[in-house]
Amino acid sequence: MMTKTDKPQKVSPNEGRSLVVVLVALYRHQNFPIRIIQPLLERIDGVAPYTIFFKHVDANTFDPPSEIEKELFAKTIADLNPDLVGFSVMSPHTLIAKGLNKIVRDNSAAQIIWGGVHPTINPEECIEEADIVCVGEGEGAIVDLAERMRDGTNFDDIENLWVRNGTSITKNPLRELIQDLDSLPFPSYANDSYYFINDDKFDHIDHAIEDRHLWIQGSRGCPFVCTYCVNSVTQPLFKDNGKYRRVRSVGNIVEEIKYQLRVVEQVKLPKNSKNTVLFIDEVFGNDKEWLSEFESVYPKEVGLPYLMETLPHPNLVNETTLNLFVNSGVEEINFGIQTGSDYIRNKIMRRPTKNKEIIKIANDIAERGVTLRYDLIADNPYDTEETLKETVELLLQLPLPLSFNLFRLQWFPDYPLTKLAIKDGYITEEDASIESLIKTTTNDWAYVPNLMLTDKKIRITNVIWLIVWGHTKYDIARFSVFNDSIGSKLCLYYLNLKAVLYGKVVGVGGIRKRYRFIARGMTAIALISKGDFGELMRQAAWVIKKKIRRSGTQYSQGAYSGYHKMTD
Ligand code: B12
Ligand SMILES: C[S@@+](CC[C@H](N)C(=O)[O-])C[C@H]1O[C@@H](n2cnc3c(N)ncnc32)[C@H](O)[C@@H]1O
Ligand code: SF4
Repeated sequence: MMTKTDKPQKVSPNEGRSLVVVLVALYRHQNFPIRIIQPLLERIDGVAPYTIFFKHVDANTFDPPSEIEKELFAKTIADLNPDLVGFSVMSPHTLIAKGLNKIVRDNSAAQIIWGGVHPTINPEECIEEADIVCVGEGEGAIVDLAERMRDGTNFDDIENLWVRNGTSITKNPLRELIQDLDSLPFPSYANDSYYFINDDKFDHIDHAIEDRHLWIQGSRGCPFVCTYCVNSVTQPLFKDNGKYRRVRSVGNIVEEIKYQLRVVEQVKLPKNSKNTVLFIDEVFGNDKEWLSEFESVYPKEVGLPYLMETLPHPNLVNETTLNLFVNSGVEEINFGIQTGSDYIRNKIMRRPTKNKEIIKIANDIAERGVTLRYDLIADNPYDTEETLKETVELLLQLPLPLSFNLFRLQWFPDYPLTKLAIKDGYITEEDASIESLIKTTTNDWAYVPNLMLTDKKIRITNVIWLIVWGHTKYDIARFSVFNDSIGSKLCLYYLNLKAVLYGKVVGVGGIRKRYRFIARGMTAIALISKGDFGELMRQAAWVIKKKIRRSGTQYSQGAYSGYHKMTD
């Protein structure tokens, strides 16, 4: 397991495995669908699946494929000589997938299938590039496809697949959503058939298993339909295909956690290298019966603290559920506030939560000593000066410490909010194009202050940025935003200069984040001048350890989030 070689092994047909499938995950090692499809295909006789994880970036960075990485990809494809190549594609990665598609065509005779969120929403566009497009869940469809290809039989009538034959396209109906999620294999880690291409290098080492979080997806489908989120498209799309929100059994989740811990042992990572479970369910534990069972089983069987997401709604977070969360070991709860305007949240975003409920729920959670991380969305054209002031007002009422993800609104193609904003003239089709999306979902995913002294909406948003990053005292923020005197106006300008300066230095993409050695050098000089060599050694050891472990997750502090303990 995990041998390091500089080139993939060629698969020879006489190994008795006739159909070679290569799956491609883009830009993130933690890819759930691919890690589930790989072991599913491994179960089929006569099918040899491999996965190429092509590049890995943390949120808010973009790193286009280099010539060397493209060459490594081409060589891997040529060596594996696949019959079928499956790309998993999110909208921002469409152009990259198109580039790699061409490399596959130039280096093999493989059929190409695209699956994932983007092909599910935009099959028409994707079938121009791929030979086959998977709309919706891929497990059943790709198993059927691989079996038929292996047997050399016709595959153009498989449910969930669009199949192109020259200029004609067969659009098959959707199949039932997988109701029993326990029937799926666990996402596979440190698999011998995984290849990683990143930073101009090729290797077999699965860095996802080194992450300190143990990532678990306990459910599929969210019961809500916020207009900026994919569920507002997929929930109606699958309305006739069975229950949309499905949850795995507690026992099955516990088994997966134990499996991941066994992999940690097998690859000889320190036993405690995974010290938290990260549930990426969109609304964790929304069923009270399930949550009660979880509370009675998880602490005994696993006992690791866990992080999870929910919605600040009284049906989901109340006295009963909070006790169950706390007793089962919750360490951090993440939920979206998105805006301080009930109008925008309820009417424009179609999110059923209110400021009053958010404040109460936040206090109830904080009283129990659980960390809270909020999501907020900036750059929303529906915001006015008034609604932004409402956001400031809401933030100032939340219990400390504050911990935030401050996103910029992303215009995903065909989401209801995108369509509405185009109709209302706030954005153009161009703003919602894939070309714009790649830029906004990478470098501009997090809000970074910029200086636009003539636009008061931006000035207030910059104050919001200062509040969530803990760079302003509350009374100064309050004075600059809510007071109408000349002094308060000057104060607002001052805060804006401060926000821009801090943004460029300490914020996302700021000098301190980009060139960490500068900050580290300054700390080292300060410690040496104080004569604190003990601390210097401790910090140096920490930096070296971190470099070696190279963990970093989207959820770890710092990628696009602010955290502070400042008191008013
Ligand atoms: C968990 C999650 C993450 C995790 C794990 C991501 C992963 N790749 O597994 C993390 C935190 C890493 C993440 C990161 C990002 N995410 Co995310 N994420 C989600 C979330 C909440 C669930 C996704 C999920 O695992 N679903 C369950 C799996 C099993 O379903 P699935 O991914 O749709 O895959 C099924 C089918 O699509 C199909 N399929 C998928 N791939 C393939 C391939 C083949 C060959 C076939 C046949 C079928 C197939 O079969 C799968 C199984 O049935 C969704 C919201 C959602 N409801 O989808 C957002 C979502 C997918 N994320 C989104 C975004 C934008 C991102 C980021 C770009 C954010 C950023 N700026 O960094 C990154 C990109 C990371 C990357 N390169 O993969 C958007 C994508 C929007 C879009 N239109 O493309 C979503 C939809 C949220 C939203 N705002 O609408 N994300
Ligand atoms: C999975 S959700 C968070 C948890 C929970 N489901 C909720 O809605 O409160 C992830 C977060 O990503 C952000 N997000 C989702 N779609 C976005 C978009 N189109 N533009 C900007 N941010 C977005 C939102 O802030 C959202 O809260
Ligand atoms: S609650 Fe969260 S995951 Fe569900 S639709 Fe709204 S933003 Fe998306």
